[in-house]
Amino acid sequence: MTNYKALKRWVDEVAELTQADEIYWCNGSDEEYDAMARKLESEGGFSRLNPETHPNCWLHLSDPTDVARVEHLTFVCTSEEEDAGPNNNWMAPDEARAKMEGLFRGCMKGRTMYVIPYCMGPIKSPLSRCGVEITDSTYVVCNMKLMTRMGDRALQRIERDRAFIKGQHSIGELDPENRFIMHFPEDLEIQSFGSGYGGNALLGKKCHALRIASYQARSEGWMAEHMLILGLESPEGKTHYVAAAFPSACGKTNLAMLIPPKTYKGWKVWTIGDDICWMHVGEDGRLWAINPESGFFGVAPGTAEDTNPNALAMLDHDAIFTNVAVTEDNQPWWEGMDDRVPAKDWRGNPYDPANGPAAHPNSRFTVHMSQCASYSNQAEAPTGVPISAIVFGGRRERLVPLVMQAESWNHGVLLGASMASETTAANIDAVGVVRRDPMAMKPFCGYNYADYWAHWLSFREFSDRLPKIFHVNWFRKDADGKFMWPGFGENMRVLDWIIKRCEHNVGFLETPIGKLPLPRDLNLDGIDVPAATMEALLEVDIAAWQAEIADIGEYLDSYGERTPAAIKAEQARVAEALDNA
Ligand code: GTP
Ligand code: SPV
Ligand code: MN
Repeated sequence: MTNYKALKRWVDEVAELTQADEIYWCNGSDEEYDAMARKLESEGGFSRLNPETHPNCWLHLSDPTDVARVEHLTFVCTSEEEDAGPNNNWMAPDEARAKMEGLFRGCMKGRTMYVIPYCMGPIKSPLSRCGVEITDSTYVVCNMKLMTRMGDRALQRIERDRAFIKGQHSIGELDPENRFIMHFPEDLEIQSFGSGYGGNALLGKKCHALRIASYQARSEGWMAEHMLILGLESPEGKTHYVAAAFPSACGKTNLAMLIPPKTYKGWKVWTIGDDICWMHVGEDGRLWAINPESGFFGVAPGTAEDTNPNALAMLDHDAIFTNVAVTEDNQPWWEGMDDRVPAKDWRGNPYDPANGPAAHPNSRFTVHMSQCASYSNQAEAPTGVPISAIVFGGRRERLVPLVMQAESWNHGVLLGASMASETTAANIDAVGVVRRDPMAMKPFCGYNYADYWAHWLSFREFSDRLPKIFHVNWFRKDADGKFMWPGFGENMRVLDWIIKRCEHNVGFLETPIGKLPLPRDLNLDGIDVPAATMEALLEVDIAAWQAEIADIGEYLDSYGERTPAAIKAEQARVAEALDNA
């Protein structure tokens, strides 16, 4: 309960509308988490995994239609449609409110309504922001406990700051026909109905920390981005911080927890965050970043001892597994983990390869950050960490080189704005289709992309100490469809070049699309990538890039008059450089 009137009034209104049987204010304690998990177990929403191998670990099998984000049912409801932009689905706020009111009316009859005050970011950081999620899902409560600083300490901050984002959520009947994720950025409000899954239901994550926060960040002069944050410490003890934006299921968690290869003796990667990054210009002109989350909601398939040992090690206690398979002795299992044969699939049926993968391709684990061996002691720093490099990347089978550096801040913004990637199972639609996903924010930018690019460009006016910008691609394939670059831990070699470029310790090859590594400057000691493969990974195919830059031009133009002139000028400059090459 609270004496803060605006909060109390809103909670009462929602209780009245939803006709909840009972209202429960979450305090955020460990005892509460245990009680909630056992309650969910008694309701059938959780089952206990092998307590010997995985103490305190729970399996949740979702409704089979509710397994990913639903971009086609996600709306940004600004008063002017133009402000949401062509990148978002739009609905007039009045219409959206009326629709949602109809759905929420009476939806919690017979259910408990949980009130979850939460803080995004370190509880003492001036850069953090709070919200309150109201939900009828016990699963959401358990996940919010791991993913956010929730409960009493967040409530105290809300009462002090007198500010919070309102998030109203109900699983409803989990009916895909009655599923909507609505955002009202002008009113700092979220309403989500009909899904219990990840980004649809844990409202602190994509709804608040990206869509609403990006809208706020634009008017307040900061950035809310779909980025991991890592620290790279050299044997001499110097740490550079890197923020990287890759689209959903394109490698952020894996890069954030990278373990350097043996040949990088004394180097260490520290994890600050794996999904979301809020950045502010500091007094020194550098960009300072915090991770608003306190846990990882990570992709399970592909997580293995040889690809991401840090992740595997943090998952053997106190974790939630959603839509994974289980082995005969009730341990969590997914494709790519090892060669055991699972006993039951993600629907709880006996495993039969004829029914497809045993774990859902978008199956996930939820775990508190502190369980990660590479968790940084700077992750709780109220000031955040200073960013040396911003890295963009995506899944591109062809064309896009392993790594390149932007010529300037504006060129970097173009590299971000022209990102494209093959779609993944993180969204409910088709998988493997290349689409433009500027700054990895296509599903998450809470306003018109053209204005967002202008916002990015504007940082050059605030500071001349901005991070250097790079673009990477771990996902090039050869004629046989095999990945050409070993990836995972070996991506350290690319990070190494990036840091050397930040320190101006190596040269570069000037090309029309940006600065590429000189072959001698990429450290390949201890890996066996054939010279011809390396050449292909660093090749710039002029004719193919001419077609790409023309397509980028058309894409930018599709945002009409609002597209900033400076980004079009960069596109024209690159097109001309290609023509002259
Ligand atoms: P979200 O949580 O959806 O935002 O995703 P993410 O960007 O954190 O993606 P994640 O690191 O979980 O990786 C998704 C998938 O890509 C996993 O199946 C990984 O095994 C795979 N992957 C990650 N890094 C690499 C890499 O360097 N090379 C290859 N080939 N695959 C990778
Ligand atoms: C993503 O899809 O980018 C995720 C998972 O990180 S979710 O929380 O479901 O959005
Ligand atoms: Mn994500």
